[in-house]
Amino acid sequence: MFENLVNRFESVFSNLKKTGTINEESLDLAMRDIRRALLEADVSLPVVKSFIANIKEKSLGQNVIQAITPSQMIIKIVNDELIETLGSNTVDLNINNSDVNNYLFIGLQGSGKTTSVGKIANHIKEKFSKKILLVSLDVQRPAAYEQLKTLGNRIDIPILEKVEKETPIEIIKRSRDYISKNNIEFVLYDTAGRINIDNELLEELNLIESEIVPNETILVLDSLTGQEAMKVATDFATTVKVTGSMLTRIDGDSRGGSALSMKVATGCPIKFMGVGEQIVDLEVFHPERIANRILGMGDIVSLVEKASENIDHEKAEEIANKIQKGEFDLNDLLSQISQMKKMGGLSSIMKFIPGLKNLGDIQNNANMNEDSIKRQEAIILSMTPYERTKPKIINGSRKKRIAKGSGTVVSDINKVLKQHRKMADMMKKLSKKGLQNINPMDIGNQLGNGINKNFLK
Ligand SMILES: Nc1nc2c(ncn2[C@@H]2O[C@H](COP(=O)(O)OP(=O)(O)OP(=O)(O)O)[C@@H](O)[C@H]2O)c(=O)[nH]1
Ligand SMILES: [Mg+2]
Repeated sequence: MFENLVNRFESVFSNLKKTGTINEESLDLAMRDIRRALLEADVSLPVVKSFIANIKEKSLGQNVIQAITPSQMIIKIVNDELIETLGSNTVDLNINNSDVNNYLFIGLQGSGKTTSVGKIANHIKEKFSKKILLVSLDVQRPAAYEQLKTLGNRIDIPILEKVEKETPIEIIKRSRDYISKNNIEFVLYDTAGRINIDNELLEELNLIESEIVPNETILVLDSLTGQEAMKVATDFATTVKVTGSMLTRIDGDSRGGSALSMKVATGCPIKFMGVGEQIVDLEVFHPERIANRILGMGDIVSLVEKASENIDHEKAEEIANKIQKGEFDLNDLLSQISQMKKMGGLSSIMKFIPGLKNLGDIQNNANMNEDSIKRQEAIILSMTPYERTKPKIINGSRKKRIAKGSGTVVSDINKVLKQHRKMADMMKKLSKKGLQNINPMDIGNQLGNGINKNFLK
């Protein structure tokens, strides 16, 4: 599975490791290798282009974390980009618990539709233990019904009996009767494949789609057809409302290009992979696991994640120290804002101040308002570094300049400065008096609601 990509990435990273430090030149070289690896894997060109552009941008803008090497950092960036390209989240079937769930399977001839219907029916049975019905709408190929019936028998799931000379629409209408009489909860509709996508096929699918009104239409694609699969996906997706795809024959796919291109082509998630001919040869598509299979660098990825967490902790600890010494300036407020954005709350800093560790209320009280936080950040960023350390020097003309630079007005600047003074005072009191004399809710109001709710409104 994906052997070519695995090998190519392995060699890209071993070259990168050899170069030691990473500069623009060695990065360019690595990007060129990654680009080639993706193209050889038959990943579509637009996907390759955005992939490279994104990792390059992220690599150059990356803060250096001392505990890890630059090549480890890049591995993490490539890993994240792979996950993003594959679809970010794992998505199983869309299920509506209050009604009958209808699933329509479409795709080219021989792409693996009928086999996939059997596999997914088995998946539903095992995972959700629901009452399922299989329906064959393939009236083109005489053996199609028998094929699905054999699969159904193997997993003990019924199929709607065949009636000669019926059209797909007539079959769908007849299935409703069976569904209500037998309290069926899940219905899987298999359709006929075509050699090419032509208007006749698309029209028929449109009729079937409007008759069924499916919860999901799963496009079944043969991953071995690579770029061709992507074209098919685009053609289907323009006419039928495809909600997810199933990539078959991944077991024989040494390139992996279709897996990487498919989300972009269909605009919807890859939900399943077929990894063999047997009913159990089905995998729910997990982007993270696939990225790990392709890169095989799970250890490094978690190492980098850990190091990044530590750096946040170090920063938070540094600010906490300053708070205790009463040296909290606007630079610290700025770091605190970015900490809050990253770590989701003030508690990240508070927990480093003895005695404040357990004041969960403070964080709960800190009802963040993203807009006001962004504005504060813009204001502080429009100050010079010196102004940030010595806010006292910010006079009228400086305020005007800062307001202009941050797209705000002078009274907004005044609010930031006032708020900072209040916070700094509070911090000083905190470090002098100790906690006994301070009401925790006051701190919460100052740091939380103070900044976020009333600020800059
Ligand atoms: N190795 C492997 N073979 C598969 C997979 N999925 C399907 N097949 C095989 O592919 C062949 C075609 O599968 P079908 O399910 O009949 O395909 P179809 O799309 O229903 O074909 P038509 O109904 O003729 O359009 C069969 O021999 C399957 O066993 C898979 O994930 N891996
Ligand atoms: Mg079939």
